[in-house]
Parts: sequence; structure tokens; C-alpha cells
Amino acid sequence: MAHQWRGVIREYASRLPVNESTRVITLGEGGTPLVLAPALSALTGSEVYLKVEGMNPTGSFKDRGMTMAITAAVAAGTEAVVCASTGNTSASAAAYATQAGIKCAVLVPDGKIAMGKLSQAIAHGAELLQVNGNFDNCLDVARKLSENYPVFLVNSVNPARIEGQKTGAFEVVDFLGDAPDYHLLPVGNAGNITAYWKGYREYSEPYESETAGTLPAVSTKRPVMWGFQAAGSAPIVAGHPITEPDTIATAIRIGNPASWAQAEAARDESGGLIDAVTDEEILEAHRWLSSREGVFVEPASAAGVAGLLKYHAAGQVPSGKKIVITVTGHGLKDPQWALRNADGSDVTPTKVDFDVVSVADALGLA
Ligand code: AN7
Repeated sequence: MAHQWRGVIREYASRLPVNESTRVITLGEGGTPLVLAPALSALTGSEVYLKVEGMNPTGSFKDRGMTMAITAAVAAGTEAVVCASTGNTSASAAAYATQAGIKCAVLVPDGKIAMGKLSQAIAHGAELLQVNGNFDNCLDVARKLSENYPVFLVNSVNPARIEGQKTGAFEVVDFLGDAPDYHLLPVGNAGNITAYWKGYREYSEPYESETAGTLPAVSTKRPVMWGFQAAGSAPIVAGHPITEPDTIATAIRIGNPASWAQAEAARDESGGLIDAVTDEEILEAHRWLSSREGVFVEPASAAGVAGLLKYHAAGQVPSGKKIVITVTGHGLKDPQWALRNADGSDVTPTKVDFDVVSVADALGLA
């Protein structure tokens, strides 16, 4: 019988801080496709898979953490949540808060979030404030707000978010049958690299479940973690906060990541790296994904693929391995980038008259 995916909390309940009496707030997140990328595999000689997180209910990986955070907020009797966001967290928080029947306030950097994400937060009825400052300023205010007023913070500094997001690693292992050799992903506020590493660690050892006793290890190994920041917003690479982060990949325009230390731990414990990719490299990877793999992502989501292409060009990507790259958000969030050519000029669709000969001519059909 067909099995309908029940959302990450119900699918992975024994490995999450929930029990039978928890009221689960879910939109059916998780269970996203792990797609074999033929062109990247041919290029590298490794099996390269894309974890396509744009397939989540609000179009990004944030939903995995948000189902947990809003579930925790409801369990705590909260009536309002707040988050700072470069866009995707606000879209997700707004949707899950709506389903829970609680209020949601979001603080976003003025003029620096993609239209799709802004539309989502507004559509779901969030109290949206455009802050005259960047993401780091927004997070600072959101934290202080939650410390001094009756609102619950749902940014990834909330441990419930990391718990939910670690299920991405579980799904990769469950699908492949073991952990991959490498896992690549974009790094912004560094919650996701923290969460994947936690998931991979927990799956590689016996796990003391709160509800199901001791669970055996699922994987025999852990991947090497490679994280990529945008060059204009690469504090972990620089080794200091960036006060005026800049990149076209607005989702990861973050100068002082909240989970900085945890990201470094994931890097070091896995024998991996965190490096920067330029906006040009990000856009090239974005085009590669849409035109060669059939996967449309928003620019920030392509940072992991940009990293793979960069390291391949430097001869540092091994062949014969399994490589998973999380592509974090859907291309429809920020579609304008597809309408630019590689040289930066606008794409101009060909116009034709409504007769078959003109159409055949335009298509080059002799
Ligand atoms: C598509 O929504 O920080 O390193 O406020 O939207 O876990 O922060 C978004 C981050 C990568 C970086 N890709 O992940 C927010 C926000 C996409 C994103 C990241 C984000 P983290």
C-alpha cells in the first residue's frame, strides 16, 4: 500500500525530543528527493547526489527545523513567535505558525530578501518588519525581543531547529544505505552544517532514545563536511565577523553566524573544510544545475555545487566516491537570476507570429 510521508517528526520520532502526547505541527516536510546528478557525476567520476530541499512545503530546508520549533513553541503554550531572516526562515515560520494558530513576527533586512520569500511571509499573515540593517542586526534584535517580551525565538539558535534539521542527514543515510564520503552545503548562519553533522554523528553510533530505548548505529561511517560561504560574506573563512556582508546570494548574506563554533567543529571533526565561492562561481553553479541537471535552485542554494566545481578545477575532488550536496531552496523563490545570460545581459525570449511556419523557422526545423 502506498505510504504517505508523515513529516520529519513522525518519521523520526524516536530520535527527536517528542513523545506520544506531543501536538505535532507539520506541513509534511522532509522526505525530499536525493537526485543523482548525471553531469556532475560525469565531470568528477564520483556519484554526485543532490538533496533537493526546495521540495519542502515552503520551498526550503528550513521547514525541517520549523516543524520542531513551532511544535516546541506550542508545547510551551506560546502565542507568538519571532525570527530574524534573510527570507526562507520567515516564509517557513509564517506558514507553520499559521497552521498552529499562533502569531508570527519576522524581521528582515530592508530590500535584501527575495520577492518570493517576502510574498510567502505576507501571504501567511506574518507581522513583517523591514529593518534598516542587515541579517545580523535583525537577529540581535529578535534575540533581545525574545528575552524581554512574551515571544518565542524560532531562529536556529533555538535547539529545536537543529533537532529537526538533522533529519536531512538521516534521510541521506536511509536512502544510500550508509553515509556518503563527502557532504557539501552552503553556509550562512551555520545552522544547517551543524544539524547535518549532528545527524550524521547520531546515526553512526548507538543512540539513547527518550522513547525507544537504545537504538543501534545505522551507518558505518560519517562524511567529510565541506561548507561554502559567499566570498563577500565569508566570516568563518576570514576568521572574523564581516560587518557589511555582501553577495547576490541574499539567503547567505550573513556576517556573524550564530552557529560559528559548531560549524568549525563539524569541519574539524569530519576532517573537512569551509571555504568561499564568488558570486560568479555561485551563478555558474546555479546555471549548471538548471541547464544540466534539471534542478532549479535559488542562488545561495548553489554554493555547495560552486564549491564542488571550484575544487574539481583545482584537482581536489576524488573520483569513485559518493558525494551528496544539499541544494537548500527552490529556484522559484528568486527566479530573476535565470533571466540573465552568463555575460550579465538580459535573456530576451524570441517572439513569433501565430503560424506554424514562423514557429518552425524560429525553432530551426527545416
Ligand atoms: C536557501 O532564512 O538564514 O547556514 O534567515 O535560505 O543554516 O543559515 C537562510 C539561510 C542556505 C544557509 N541556503 O543556511 C534565513 C537564513 C538557503 C538559505 C542557507 C540559508 P544556514
